[in-house]
Amino acid sequence: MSRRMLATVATVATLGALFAVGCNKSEAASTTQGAPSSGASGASGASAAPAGQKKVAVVAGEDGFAPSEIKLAKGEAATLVFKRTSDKTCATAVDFPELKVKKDLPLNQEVAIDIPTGEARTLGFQCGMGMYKSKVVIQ
Ligand SMILES: [Cu+2]
Repeated sequence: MSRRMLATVATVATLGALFAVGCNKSEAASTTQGAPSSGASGASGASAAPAGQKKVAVVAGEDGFAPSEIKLAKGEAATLVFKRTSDKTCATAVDFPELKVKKDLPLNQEVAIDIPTGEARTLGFQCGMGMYKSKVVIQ
């Protein structure tokens, strides 16, 4: 009896392992197949910014914004593309006090903010409550 149960457990475990491998394989295959279309949709989603404009991705995660300091060349048009990747963060919005720009950051959605780079200066940005302080250095 107990031996049979062990055998059953072993069989289930083996099937589970096989299933898991099958899952991983199909997942990898679908990721490969989906790559061109997801790349295309990403491109169209980012098309809010003019083509050829420098784009810098900024992730709003559990520890705030990353990178927390972004360097931009003076005179080079740039767009910061924010993406919040966690619900466990207070960075559900980004605020540029000097620019008077404040935007909500919906989870996993890219939010583009154009940065004026006409003059060399440092622009601070932070979460909605001013806890995560970061900056853009234009020089
Ligand atoms: Cu905050």
